[in-house]
Amino acid sequence: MGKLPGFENMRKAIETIKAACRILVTSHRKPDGDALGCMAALDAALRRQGKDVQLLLLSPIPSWYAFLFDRLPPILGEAMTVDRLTAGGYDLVVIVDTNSRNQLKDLAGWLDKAHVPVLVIDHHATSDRLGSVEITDTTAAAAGVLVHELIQSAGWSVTPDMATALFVAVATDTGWFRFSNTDARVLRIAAQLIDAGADPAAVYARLYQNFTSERFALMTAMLDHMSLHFDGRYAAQYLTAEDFRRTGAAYSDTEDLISECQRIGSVQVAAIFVEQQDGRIRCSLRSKGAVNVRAIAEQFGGGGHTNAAGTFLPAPIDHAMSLIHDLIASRLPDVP
Ligand SMILES: [Mn+2]
Repeated sequence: MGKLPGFENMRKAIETIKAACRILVTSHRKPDGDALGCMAALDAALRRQGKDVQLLLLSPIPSWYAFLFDRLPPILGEAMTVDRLTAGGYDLVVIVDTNSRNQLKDLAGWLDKAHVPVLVIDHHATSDRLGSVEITDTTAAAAGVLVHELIQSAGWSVTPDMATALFVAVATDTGWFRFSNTDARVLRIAAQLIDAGADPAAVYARLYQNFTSERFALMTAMLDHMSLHFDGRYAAQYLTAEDFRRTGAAYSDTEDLISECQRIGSVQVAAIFVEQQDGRIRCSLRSKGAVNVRAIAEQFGGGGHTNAAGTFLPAPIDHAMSLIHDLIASRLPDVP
Protein backbone atom coordinates (compact mmCIF):
# COMPACT_ATOMS: atom_id res chain seq x y z
CA MET A 1 0.00 0.00 0.00
CA GLY A 2 1.36 3.43 -0.96
CA LYS A 3 1.45 6.53 1.12
CA LEU A 4 -1.93 7.71 -0.05
CA PRO A 5 -4.20 4.66 -0.36
CA GLY A 6 -7.24 6.96 -0.43
CA PHE A 7 -5.84 8.77 -3.46
CA GLU A 8 -5.11 5.49 -5.22
CA ASN A 9 -8.65 4.23 -4.59
CA MET A 10 -10.05 7.51 -5.87
CA ARG A 11 -8.02 7.12 -9.09
CA LYS A 12 -9.25 3.53 -9.52
CA ALA A 13 -12.85 4.61 -8.89
CA ILE A 14 -12.67 7.31 -11.57
CA GLU A 15 -11.12 4.83 -14.06
CA THR A 16 -13.87 2.32 -13.27
CA ILE A 17 -16.57 4.92 -13.87
CA LYS A 18 -14.93 6.08 -17.12
CA ALA A 19 -14.89 2.49 -18.41
CA ALA A 20 -18.60 1.93 -17.67
CA CYS A 21 -21.61 2.75 -19.86
CA ARG A 22 -24.70 1.60 -17.97
CA ILE A 23 -24.46 2.35 -14.27
CA LEU A 24 -26.84 1.28 -11.51
CA VAL A 25 -26.67 3.57 -8.46
CA THR A 26 -28.18 2.49 -5.17
CA SER A 27 -27.90 2.78 -1.39
CA HIS A 28 -29.15 1.16 1.80
CA ARG A 29 -32.70 0.26 2.75
CA LYS A 30 -34.53 2.98 4.67
CA PRO A 31 -32.56 5.65 2.78
CA ASP A 32 -31.66 8.83 4.65
CA GLY A 33 -30.58 12.28 3.47
CA ASP A 34 -26.98 11.18 2.96
CA ALA A 35 -27.98 8.15 0.86
CA LEU A 36 -30.50 10.08 -1.24
CA GLY A 37 -28.39 13.23 -1.62
CA CYS A 38 -25.47 11.11 -2.86
CA MET A 39 -27.70 9.20 -5.28
CA ALA A 40 -29.17 12.38 -6.75
CA ALA A 41 -25.74 14.03 -7.07
CA LEU A 42 -24.16 10.95 -8.66
CA ASP A 43 -27.09 10.62 -11.05
CA ALA A 44 -26.48 14.16 -12.33
CA ALA A 45 -22.67 13.86 -12.33
CA LEU A 46 -22.63 10.57 -14.22
CA ARG A 47 -25.25 11.67 -16.76
CA ARG A 48 -23.15 14.74 -17.48
CA GLN A 49 -20.32 12.33 -18.30
CA GLY A 50 -22.58 10.67 -20.88
CA LYS A 51 -23.39 7.64 -18.75
CA ASP A 52 -26.69 5.80 -18.84
CA VAL A 53 -27.71 5.90 -15.17
CA GLN A 54 -30.41 3.95 -13.35
CA LEU A 55 -31.16 4.88 -9.75
CA LEU A 56 -32.57 2.14 -7.55
CA LEU A 57 -34.22 2.38 -4.13
CA LEU A 58 -34.51 -0.58 -1.78
CA SER A 59 -37.37 0.91 0.26
CA PRO A 60 -39.60 4.01 0.04
CA ILE A 61 -38.06 7.44 0.55
CA PRO A 62 -39.28 9.93 3.14
CA SER A 63 -41.54 12.39 1.33
CA TRP A 64 -39.44 15.43 2.30
CA TYR A 65 -36.54 14.17 0.16
CA ALA A 66 -38.64 13.75 -2.99
CA PHE A 67 -37.59 17.21 -4.23
CA LEU A 68 -34.10 15.80 -4.90
CA PHE A 69 -35.43 13.82 -7.85
CA ASP A 70 -37.20 14.87 -11.06
CA ARG A 71 -38.82 11.46 -11.06
CA LEU A 72 -38.87 9.13 -8.05
CA PRO A 73 -36.47 6.20 -8.58
CA PRO A 74 -38.07 2.74 -8.71
CA ILE A 75 -38.09 0.54 -5.60
CA LEU A 76 -36.72 -3.01 -5.80
CA GLY A 77 -39.62 -5.43 -5.42
CA GLU A 78 -42.11 -2.83 -6.66
CA ALA A 79 -41.53 -0.96 -9.94
CA MET A 80 -38.16 -2.75 -10.35
CA THR A 81 -37.75 -6.51 -10.12
CA VAL A 82 -34.63 -8.67 -9.79
CA ASP A 83 -35.36 -10.07 -13.29
CA ARG A 84 -35.47 -6.59 -14.79
CA LEU A 85 -32.15 -5.80 -13.06
CA THR A 86 -30.61 -8.84 -14.74
CA ALA A 87 -31.99 -7.73 -18.11
CA GLY A 88 -30.67 -4.20 -17.54
CA GLY A 89 -27.18 -4.88 -18.87
CA TYR A 90 -25.43 -2.81 -16.20
CA ASP A 91 -21.64 -2.81 -16.37
CA LEU A 92 -21.15 -1.03 -13.02
CA VAL A 93 -23.05 -0.90 -9.74
CA VAL A 94 -22.34 2.03 -7.41
CA ILE A 95 -23.40 1.56 -3.79
CA VAL A 96 -23.30 4.64 -1.56
CA ASP A 97 -23.51 5.00 2.23
CA THR A 98 -23.35 1.30 3.08
CA ASN A 99 -21.02 -1.66 2.68
CA SER A 100 -23.28 -4.17 4.46
CA ARG A 101 -25.12 -7.04 2.80
CA ASN A 102 -27.97 -6.89 5.29
CA GLN A 103 -28.68 -3.28 4.26
CA LEU A 104 -29.22 -4.30 0.63
CA LYS A 105 -32.25 -6.63 0.83
CA ASP A 106 -32.62 -8.70 -2.39
CA LEU A 107 -29.93 -6.72 -4.18
CA ALA A 108 -27.22 -8.61 -2.24
CA GLY A 109 -28.28 -11.94 -3.74
CA TRP A 110 -28.49 -10.40 -7.20
CA LEU A 111 -24.97 -8.97 -6.88
CA ASP A 112 -23.63 -12.46 -6.02
CA LYS A 113 -24.92 -13.80 -9.35
CA ALA A 114 -24.55 -10.76 -11.60
CA HIS A 115 -20.71 -10.59 -11.71
CA VAL A 116 -20.80 -6.82 -12.27
CA PRO A 117 -18.02 -4.57 -10.92
CA VAL A 118 -19.14 -2.80 -7.75
CA LEU A 119 -17.91 0.61 -6.56
CA VAL A 120 -18.65 1.23 -2.88
CA ILE A 121 -18.53 4.80 -1.53
CA ASP A 122 -19.05 4.59 2.23
CA HIS A 123 -18.09 5.97 5.62
CA HIS A 124 -19.38 3.26 7.97
CA ALA A 125 -17.07 1.10 10.06
CA THR A 126 -19.20 -1.99 9.43
CA SER A 127 -18.01 -3.49 6.14
CA ASP A 128 -18.68 -6.67 4.16
CA ARG A 129 -16.17 -5.59 1.46
CA LEU A 130 -18.84 -5.57 -1.23
CA GLY A 131 -16.85 -3.46 -3.67
CA SER A 132 -14.35 -4.47 -6.32
CA VAL A 133 -13.27 -0.85 -5.89
CA GLU A 134 -13.98 1.00 -2.64
CA ILE A 135 -13.76 4.59 -1.50
CA THR A 136 -14.21 4.03 2.22
CA ASP A 137 -13.25 6.45 4.95
CA THR A 138 -14.72 6.14 8.44
CA THR A 139 -13.44 9.64 9.30
CA ALA A 140 -15.71 11.20 6.64
CA ALA A 141 -18.74 12.84 8.26
CA ALA A 142 -21.00 11.66 5.43
CA ALA A 143 -20.82 9.61 2.26
CA GLY A 144 -21.57 12.97 0.63
CA VAL A 145 -18.08 14.13 1.65
CA LEU A 146 -16.58 11.25 -0.34
CA VAL A 147 -18.89 11.76 -3.34
CA HIS A 148 -17.88 15.42 -3.39
CA GLU A 149 -14.21 14.49 -3.20
CA LEU A 150 -14.71 11.99 -6.05
CA ILE A 151 -16.36 14.66 -8.22
CA GLN A 152 -13.56 17.13 -7.39
CA SER A 153 -10.82 14.56 -8.10
CA ALA A 154 -12.41 13.72 -11.44
CA GLY A 155 -12.52 17.40 -12.33
CA TRP A 156 -16.29 17.37 -12.96
CA SER A 157 -18.25 20.55 -12.33
CA VAL A 158 -20.92 20.80 -9.63
CA THR A 159 -24.25 22.24 -10.78
CA PRO A 160 -26.58 24.04 -8.30
CA ASP A 161 -28.83 20.93 -8.17
CA MET A 162 -25.83 18.70 -7.43
CA ALA A 163 -24.64 21.16 -4.78
CA THR A 164 -28.08 21.12 -3.13
CA ALA A 165 -28.17 17.31 -3.15
CA LEU A 166 -24.70 17.04 -1.60
CA PHE A 167 -25.56 19.75 0.93
CA VAL A 168 -28.56 17.65 1.99
CA ALA A 169 -26.21 14.67 2.35
CA VAL A 170 -23.64 16.39 4.56
CA ALA A 171 -26.10 18.53 6.54
CA THR A 172 -28.43 15.66 7.46
CA ASP A 173 -25.67 13.23 8.42
CA THR A 174 -24.12 15.81 10.74
CA GLY A 175 -27.48 16.82 12.28
CA TRP A 176 -27.14 20.20 10.62
CA PHE A 177 -23.49 20.43 11.65
CA ARG A 178 -24.14 19.71 15.35
CA PHE A 179 -23.10 16.06 15.79
CA SER A 180 -19.61 14.99 16.85
CA ASN A 181 -18.74 13.99 13.27
CA THR A 182 -18.86 17.69 12.28
CA ASP A 183 -15.28 18.63 11.39
CA ALA A 184 -13.42 21.23 9.37
CA ARG A 185 -13.42 18.95 6.32
CA VAL A 186 -17.21 18.74 6.11
CA LEU A 187 -17.61 22.47 6.82
CA ARG A 188 -15.15 23.30 4.02
CA ILE A 189 -17.18 21.13 1.66
CA ALA A 190 -20.40 22.78 2.85
CA ALA A 191 -18.85 26.17 2.02
CA GLN A 192 -17.88 24.95 -1.47
CA LEU A 193 -21.41 23.63 -1.99
CA ILE A 194 -22.88 27.02 -1.01
CA ASP A 195 -20.51 28.63 -3.51
CA ALA A 196 -21.79 26.16 -6.10
CA GLY A 197 -25.42 27.13 -5.49
CA ALA A 198 -26.75 25.31 -2.42
CA ASP A 199 -29.11 27.47 -0.29
CA PRO A 200 -28.87 26.31 3.36
CA ALA A 201 -31.91 28.22 4.63
CA ALA A 202 -34.12 26.91 1.83
CA VAL A 203 -32.90 23.34 2.42
CA TYR A 204 -33.42 23.71 6.18
CA ALA A 205 -37.01 24.90 5.76
CA ARG A 206 -37.70 22.08 3.34
CA LEU A 207 -36.31 19.36 5.62
CA TYR A 208 -36.97 20.54 9.16
CA GLN A 209 -39.93 22.93 9.03
CA ASN A 210 -42.02 20.76 6.82
CA PHE A 211 -43.59 18.08 9.04
CA THR A 212 -46.96 16.66 8.05
CA SER A 213 -49.50 16.69 10.90
CA GLU A 214 -49.36 12.87 10.78
CA ARG A 215 -45.61 12.88 11.36
CA PHE A 216 -45.99 15.38 14.21
CA ALA A 217 -48.62 13.11 15.80
CA LEU A 218 -46.19 10.20 15.48
CA MET A 219 -43.51 12.25 17.25
CA THR A 220 -45.83 13.07 20.15
CA ALA A 221 -46.73 9.35 20.44
CA MET A 222 -43.01 8.57 20.60
CA LEU A 223 -42.41 11.21 23.28
CA ASP A 224 -45.39 9.90 25.28
CA HIS A 225 -43.71 6.48 25.24
CA MET A 226 -40.32 7.71 26.41
CA SER A 227 -38.85 6.32 29.61
CA LEU A 228 -35.60 7.27 31.32
CA HIS A 229 -33.29 4.74 32.98
CA PHE A 230 -30.01 4.67 34.91
CA ASP A 231 -30.27 8.17 36.41
CA GLY A 232 -31.60 9.55 33.15
CA ARG A 233 -28.61 8.39 31.15
CA TYR A 234 -30.60 6.07 28.85
CA ALA A 235 -33.80 7.13 27.06
CA ALA A 236 -35.91 4.34 25.59
CA GLN A 237 -38.78 5.07 23.20
CA TYR A 238 -41.04 2.89 21.09
CA LEU A 239 -43.67 3.04 18.36
CA THR A 240 -46.12 0.22 17.71
CA ALA A 241 -47.86 -0.70 14.46
CA GLU A 242 -51.00 0.70 16.13
CA ASP A 243 -49.29 4.11 16.53
CA PHE A 244 -48.76 4.22 12.74
CA ARG A 245 -52.37 3.17 12.07
CA ARG A 246 -53.79 5.72 14.50
CA THR A 247 -51.67 8.68 13.33
CA GLY A 248 -51.66 7.83 9.62
CA ALA A 249 -47.89 8.39 9.58
CA ALA A 250 -45.52 6.45 7.31
CA TYR A 251 -42.68 4.25 8.51
CA SER A 252 -40.24 6.63 6.85
CA ASP A 253 -41.59 9.37 9.16
CA THR A 254 -39.44 8.03 12.02
CA GLU A 255 -36.22 9.44 10.55
CA ASP A 256 -34.44 11.72 13.05
CA LEU A 257 -37.24 11.54 15.65
CA ILE A 258 -34.88 9.64 17.94
CA SER A 259 -32.70 12.71 18.40
CA GLU A 260 -35.50 14.71 20.12
CA CYS A 261 -34.81 13.10 23.52
CA GLN A 262 -31.11 13.86 23.25
CA ARG A 263 -32.04 17.41 24.19
CA ILE A 264 -32.34 16.11 27.76
CA GLY A 265 -29.03 16.95 29.40
CA SER A 266 -28.62 13.67 31.28
CA VAL A 267 -29.26 11.43 28.25
CA GLN A 268 -26.12 9.72 26.97
CA VAL A 269 -27.73 6.88 25.03
CA ALA A 270 -31.08 6.90 23.22
CA ALA A 271 -32.97 4.10 21.56
CA ILE A 272 -36.17 3.83 19.57
CA PHE A 273 -37.93 0.54 18.93
CA VAL A 274 -40.26 0.51 15.94
CA GLU A 275 -42.62 -2.39 15.34
CA GLN A 276 -42.48 -3.22 11.61
CA GLN A 277 -45.36 -4.45 9.46
CA ASP A 278 -43.67 -7.87 9.30
CA GLY A 279 -43.59 -8.02 13.12
CA ARG A 280 -39.87 -7.51 13.56
CA ILE A 281 -38.58 -4.67 15.72
CA ARG A 282 -36.33 -2.06 14.15
CA CYS A 283 -34.03 -0.52 16.77
CA SER A 284 -32.08 2.70 16.22
CA LEU A 285 -29.46 3.78 18.74
CA ARG A 286 -27.75 7.11 19.38
CA SER A 287 -24.96 7.99 21.77
CA LYS A 288 -23.57 11.34 22.75
CA GLY A 289 -21.21 9.90 25.33
CA ALA A 290 -18.68 7.12 25.55
CA VAL A 291 -21.04 4.21 24.85
CA ASN A 292 -20.28 2.60 21.48
CA VAL A 293 -23.75 1.83 20.08
CA ARG A 294 -22.35 0.14 16.96
CA ALA A 295 -20.92 -2.59 19.19
CA ILE A 296 -24.41 -3.12 20.63
CA ALA A 297 -26.08 -3.21 17.19
CA GLU A 298 -23.46 -5.61 15.82
CA GLN A 299 -24.39 -8.20 18.47
CA PHE A 300 -27.70 -8.60 16.61
CA GLY A 301 -26.34 -8.39 13.05
CA GLY A 302 -26.76 -4.62 12.70
CA GLY A 303 -24.14 -1.94 12.34
CA GLY A 304 -23.41 1.74 11.87
CA HIS A 305 -21.21 4.24 13.65
CA THR A 306 -19.95 4.58 17.24
CA ASN A 307 -22.58 7.27 17.88
CA ALA A 308 -25.39 6.13 15.57
CA ALA A 309 -26.31 2.57 14.78
CA GLY A 310 -29.24 0.30 14.11
CA THR A 311 -30.37 -3.29 14.00
CA PHE A 312 -33.40 -5.53 13.76
CA LEU A 313 -34.51 -7.39 16.88
CA PRO A 314 -36.96 -10.23 17.46
CA ALA A 315 -40.50 -9.41 18.60
CA PRO A 316 -42.26 -8.69 20.85
CA ILE A 317 -41.30 -5.10 21.51
CA ASP A 318 -40.92 -5.63 25.30
CA HIS A 319 -38.41 -8.41 24.69
CA ALA A 320 -36.45 -6.30 22.18
CA MET A 321 -36.35 -3.43 24.67
CA SER A 322 -35.09 -5.66 27.49
CA LEU A 323 -32.26 -7.02 25.28
CA ILE A 324 -30.96 -3.51 24.64
CA HIS A 325 -31.64 -2.34 28.21
CA ASP A 326 -29.37 -5.09 29.57
CA LEU A 327 -26.56 -4.36 27.12
CA ILE A 328 -26.65 -0.65 27.90
CA ALA A 329 -26.59 -1.44 31.62
CA SER A 330 -23.38 -3.40 31.07
CA ARG A 331 -21.77 -0.52 29.19
CA LEU A 332 -22.69 2.47 31.34
CA PRO A 333 -20.33 3.02 34.27
CA ASP A 334 -21.63 2.57 37.84
CA VAL A 335 -24.96 0.89 37.05
CA PRO A 336 -25.91 -0.91 40.28
MN1 LIG B 1 -24.13 8.39 5.89
